[in-house]
Amino acid sequence: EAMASGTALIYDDEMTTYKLLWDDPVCAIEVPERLSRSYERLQHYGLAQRCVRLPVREATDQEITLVHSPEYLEVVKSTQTMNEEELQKTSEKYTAVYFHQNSYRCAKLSLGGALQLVDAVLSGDVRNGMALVRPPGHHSYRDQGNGFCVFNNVAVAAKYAQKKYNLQRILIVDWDVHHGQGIQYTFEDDPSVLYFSWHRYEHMRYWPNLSESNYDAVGKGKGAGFNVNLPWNKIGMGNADYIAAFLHVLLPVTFEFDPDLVLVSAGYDSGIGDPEGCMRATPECFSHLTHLLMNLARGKLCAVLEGGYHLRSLSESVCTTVRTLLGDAVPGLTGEMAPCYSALESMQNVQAALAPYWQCLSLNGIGPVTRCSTEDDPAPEPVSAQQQCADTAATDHFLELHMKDILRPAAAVTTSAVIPDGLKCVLPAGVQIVKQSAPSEQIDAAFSAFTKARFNNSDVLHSAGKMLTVLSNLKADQTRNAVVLSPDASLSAAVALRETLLLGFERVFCVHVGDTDPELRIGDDGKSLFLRICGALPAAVPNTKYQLSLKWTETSDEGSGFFYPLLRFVLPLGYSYRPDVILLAVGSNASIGSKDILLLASLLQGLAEGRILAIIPEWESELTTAISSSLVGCPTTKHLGPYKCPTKECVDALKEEQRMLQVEWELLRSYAAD
Ligand code: X5A
Ligand code: ZN
Repeated sequence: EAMASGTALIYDDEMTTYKLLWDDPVCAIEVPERLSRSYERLQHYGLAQRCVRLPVREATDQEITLVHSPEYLEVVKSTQTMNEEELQKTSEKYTAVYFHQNSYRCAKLSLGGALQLVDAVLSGDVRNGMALVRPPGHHSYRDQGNGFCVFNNVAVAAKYAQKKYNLQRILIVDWDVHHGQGIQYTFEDDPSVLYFSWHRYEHMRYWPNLSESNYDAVGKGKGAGFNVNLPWNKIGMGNADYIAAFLHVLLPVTFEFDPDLVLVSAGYDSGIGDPEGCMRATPECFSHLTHLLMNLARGKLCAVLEGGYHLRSLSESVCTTVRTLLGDAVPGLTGEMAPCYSALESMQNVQAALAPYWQCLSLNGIGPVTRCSTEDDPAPEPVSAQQQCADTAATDHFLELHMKDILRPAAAVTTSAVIPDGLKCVLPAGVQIVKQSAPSEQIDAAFSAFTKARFNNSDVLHSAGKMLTVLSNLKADQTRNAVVLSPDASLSAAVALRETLLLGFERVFCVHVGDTDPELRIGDDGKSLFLRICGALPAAVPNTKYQLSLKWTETSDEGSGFFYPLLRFVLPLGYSYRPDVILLAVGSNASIGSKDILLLASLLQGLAEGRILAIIPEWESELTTAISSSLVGCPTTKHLGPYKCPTKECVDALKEEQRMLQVEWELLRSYAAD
């Protein structure tokens, strides 16, 4: 299979040619500008120009009826020739939908656009992509429009992909703030499609007020366990709540599921300032959500627009999504890193409800919340909170400043490489090989802390000199990331750690796989967070806040369970610490496999704005090639699975560590209480 590259963008301004013709406060927010403003913003940032542009097409009757009834299709068809009064009458048959004479044509283009995207990704023409379409789809039923949705774009796309490409397993991630009940109904008894949705719920007081939107709707019959609902019972959910939900709930289940394709019902009414959602996630959060999904299914990801009603928030978040699909550095995640109590309650309940179906959740042994903190307290949200999210101008102003804060110009070089002279090594295009060693004063300063005798090997010295050049370039943002091949990776890591601190980095996240150099453990002052992943723990060295060990030995050809501690321990630590640079060192005696190391390297790039230095033993040529591809922005097209679940002992040990450390590192929390 050829390496797919490129990001598709599907957009056609014909989909702005329908609108609400009468007075209806419910539907008034679903406006054509949602699409045009998003597209303009993509052009403004030069992102649209970097994508592979694909035309939309009309979906056929046959495709529409993969999900919808012929009778419903006839009703939608008939709206083409209706006058305003008839359109209004037809709209009233359904909940929160309006029809216009162009609705049918646009609904066919919207669905056809989603199918074009699926074709481009599954044929290998592109790696991933986004379809900017309207009307949205996830609320519509087999025989009804609902919630601004006419045809269920993503549900049809999943059926289409299964049929045409014979896929075994599809993941649908619905990050829109509403429950995509139409998707749930389509697949609730189907184990080949895993549907995940988080949604504003407020104990059923929020639209569409369905009991089947709650966490206990896990699917039916053979599909039991393949429907994951995470209801939000409070408004104001933010970046930490969303990331925690991904790391602790969605992603463990998804790695165990191991999909062939990821479809995203990409609604942005879950973002800040949205008058429907009243949530608080800032645009860069969608970069992180996207990034976290990009290592699944060999990178095959199709994002299809659903909701999003604050035009600025919507369009900025569309841009962060597309930027990440293109492989640019992920902006640092801002804001509080502690998930709120209500979010933890919801996460706990969904984990308990799904534990019978997913090993990774059952091993954790978490029961449901016995008494929910807000269940018997019907107090509505304070008016002030509701008003705040309705203040469009305030969000406009906030985003104007915020986007300047989080977006930095891209480094001139994406990936620098330090390769020992004469070593043959396959590196992807775009990697720049470093020729220049650092000035001798810099080398002397860096080595002054080490015993001279350790550098009698001139190869180590040579490699370290170039590595210092790279670190200076990282600090100056001249290179985004780097890979260093070293004859002694452990010693190089020790040198690199000291150097990053000398250069003025303030929080260095040092992740070391395998045996470590004794000189690597320095400082407990918070300037570095040291995590060692190893097969055997050094006796009697308890974890402290900034010096941690993770024992993880399991790995085999049938699959690895390393995704579990990576998602539930390593990344929460990293997100809580907010490093400004990452050192990933692969020493000797690595206790995890090379696919695990690759996954680790890929996911760590979501931290520190992608500023990462990977230090690899010079004989690990395959690993070097794979990690370099990931660093230049080509997430692996290799299948990193199959995955298997870790043993009970591993999970128990991890749970104990999480429990002890979650006071300091708040994103380690995944449930409300024992
Ligand atoms: C696609 C979407 C929302 C409908 C809200 C009706 N629909 N109150 O976001
Ligand atoms: Zn929505």
